[in-house]
Amino acid sequence: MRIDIIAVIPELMTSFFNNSIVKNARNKGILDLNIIDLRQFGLGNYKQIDDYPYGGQAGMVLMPQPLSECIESLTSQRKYDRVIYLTPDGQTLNQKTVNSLSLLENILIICGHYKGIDQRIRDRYVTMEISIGDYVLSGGETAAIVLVDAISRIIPGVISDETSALSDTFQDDLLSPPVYTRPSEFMGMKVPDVLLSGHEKNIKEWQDQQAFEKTRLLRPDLFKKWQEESDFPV
Ligand code: 6GU
Repeated sequence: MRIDIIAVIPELMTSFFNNSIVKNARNKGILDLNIIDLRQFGLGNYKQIDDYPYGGQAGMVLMPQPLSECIESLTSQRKYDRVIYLTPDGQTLNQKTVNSLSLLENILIICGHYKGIDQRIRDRYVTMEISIGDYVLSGGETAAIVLVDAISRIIPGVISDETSALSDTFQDDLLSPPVYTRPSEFMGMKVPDVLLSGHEKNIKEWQDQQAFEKTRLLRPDLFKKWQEESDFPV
């Protein structure tokens, strides 16, 4: 899978992408990730990429020309399955969207900055708009980190454990069960016996039950959705 990201401040992302599951995916040759610095396409001696908004609100807007040239230099080299603009007014990201994106060949991600990008770029090039939640970030770079991290961890072959998030249907829409590691007793608190039993079937049942109960209590909204979609007898 190839992911290209157009950004105003690429350095914000490089550390994360060089020290995470994303790095594993890249090292294994499963993910080809490229960050393009929009400034390269800036106008004039100062490599200008933003300007004041018409209508006079506060803040700056990314100009259409540098973005257009940047996008066209990329689309002339390959076809993208999605051109994604990261913006608070996009559709809220969820696991289902992440799963479907992880199956694509080529994705182009545009990180906005300041007040956003000129609307004409959205009208002309963007095919999908994604928000990572109902709050406002200063730029799209942090959102791109979130999106690429979520996609990378489910590309088949990235995590060593072959039962990826994608194949574990029961857990898919539920919260994870509690986890423990050594020692088996800490400050008087014991790890549940079943986890020490070595009995795989019982362990799985316990974990499913915990995931189920935890979701019902903490995220009734998710639980309801899961019940509707899984026709699990309750
Ligand atoms: Cl994708 N971008 C920005 N700037 N803010 C956000 C967001 C994205 N998602 C939630 N808030």
